[in-house]
Amino acid sequence: MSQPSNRTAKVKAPGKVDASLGEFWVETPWDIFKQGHNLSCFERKRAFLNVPGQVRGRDFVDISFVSGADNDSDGRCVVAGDFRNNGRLDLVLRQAGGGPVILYENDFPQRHYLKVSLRGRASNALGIGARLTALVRGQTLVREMYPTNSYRSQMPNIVHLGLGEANQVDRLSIRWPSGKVQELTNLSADRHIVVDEAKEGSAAVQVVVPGQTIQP
Ligand SMILES: [Ca+2]
Repeated sequence: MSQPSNRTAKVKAPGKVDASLGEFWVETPWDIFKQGHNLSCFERKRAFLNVPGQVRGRDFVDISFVSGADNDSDGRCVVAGDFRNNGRLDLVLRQAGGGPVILYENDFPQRHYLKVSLRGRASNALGIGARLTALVRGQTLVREMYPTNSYRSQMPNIVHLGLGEANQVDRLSIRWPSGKVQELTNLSADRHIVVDEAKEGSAAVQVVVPGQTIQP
């Protein structure tokens, strides 16, 4: 046992130690919290990169070391967001029990993307609970507007569609919480758009430009 972000700080094992395994047993993990410490044991974190392969979507490369994700801080909360607004999702990690907030910036080569926010009318204002189905060069991408992730963490209310080499979404179908199904076609890539539940076609789409206010 050790304190978070300090591998030299030892905590007295509150239970019977198994020297062969380097582990100990307790009646309840709350015994540890009673000492004012948490359960950090410096478990290594892992990052996996999805790469095109023979079975699309199932081939991953372990990039834990080269990405820096393989640190021994007590990471507990991780969310994805595009922090420099460059179309590439980054990761931000918060530690339990202190330690630095870490931003892992996505520095992979630029690919096409479409970011989608929702403006609900009959549905809730942010369209939370909507299901977005995008058709991109014959491939179907399904995402949900549900901007939470990990432990007590919240992401921007933006659905991020990674498009690879495709420069548009051929068809976007939005199933709103109200039950309405809205279809949009031929949406150009590399933009952040807001889709209005109460409108149709191109009139439903506003483009977000940093520094400019869009219609409420
Ligand atoms: Ca980014």
